[in-house]
Amino acid sequence: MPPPPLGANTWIWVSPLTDAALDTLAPKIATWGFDLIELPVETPGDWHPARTAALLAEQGLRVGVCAVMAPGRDLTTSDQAIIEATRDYLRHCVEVAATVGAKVVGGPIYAPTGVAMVLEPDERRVAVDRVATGLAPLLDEARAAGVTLALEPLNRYETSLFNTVSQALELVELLNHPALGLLLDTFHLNIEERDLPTAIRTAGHRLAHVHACANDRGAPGRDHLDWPGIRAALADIDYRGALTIESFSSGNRSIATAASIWRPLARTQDEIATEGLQFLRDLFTS
Ligand code: LER
Ligand code: MN
Repeated sequence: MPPPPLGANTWIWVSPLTDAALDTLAPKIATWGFDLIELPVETPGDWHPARTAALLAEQGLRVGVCAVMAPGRDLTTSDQAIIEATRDYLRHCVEVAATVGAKVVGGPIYAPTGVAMVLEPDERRVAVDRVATGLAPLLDEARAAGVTLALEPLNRYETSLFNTVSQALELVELLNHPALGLLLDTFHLNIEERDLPTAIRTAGHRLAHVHACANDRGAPGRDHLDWPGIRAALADIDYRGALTIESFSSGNRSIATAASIWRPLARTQDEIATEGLQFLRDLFTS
């Protein structure tokens, strides 16, 4: 496995992302030696894709896009207007990705983040089928744009629909489309999977993107995760995607609340990026 591209998600510093924030963050992230920057689309129009494409080309940065499942974005509902609005949002993310040159749009592209409740098995079946029906028409469009949608299972406190790799894989295999894969986030895997390397091997060729975070959401490496085991599993499945450090600032009230970040996870947010990058570089080149 060649060393993977390593990225930083702008949520480490800001929410929502703006053009002004990108003007500062993109050069910083490039200078530190990251290969890639990951850009959340919270509200369409927060930042401008064509302008950003020019900025990132100048900085020599590759790019990933995150779909953000805010309240009202939901494919599990029976409300057709909400399904259509969610599809329109996901289409917009694919267009943004095509404009900035991203190959992957990742995120929990099925239900609003933070909505967790009891689901009886038959209710879950209905919800999963609705997600399949909701996503299906988008996949040929994504493929035509050269973009893969990467569905991210989340921990049990953030969703009740897809917590494990096996659950998410069920949907991905049901749709069995080259433009649909998985995004695995080590923070969520650590809560839900009995063995992280096994979970990664289970995802296999469906794995399209990875969020690399410490078990406490801080810099990868300063934690108890089995990083050599994670690296070995990625090598075994011949993973060719990127790893992006995703963390959140406790100083930004709305994103801190959404991600349950109640304390700083490092002395500075920059340190999460720089120490995480150093650790991941060493991990994949040693
Ligand atoms: C949130 O916990 C997360 O991992 C994000 O990538 C999804 O919004
Ligand atoms: Mn994530």
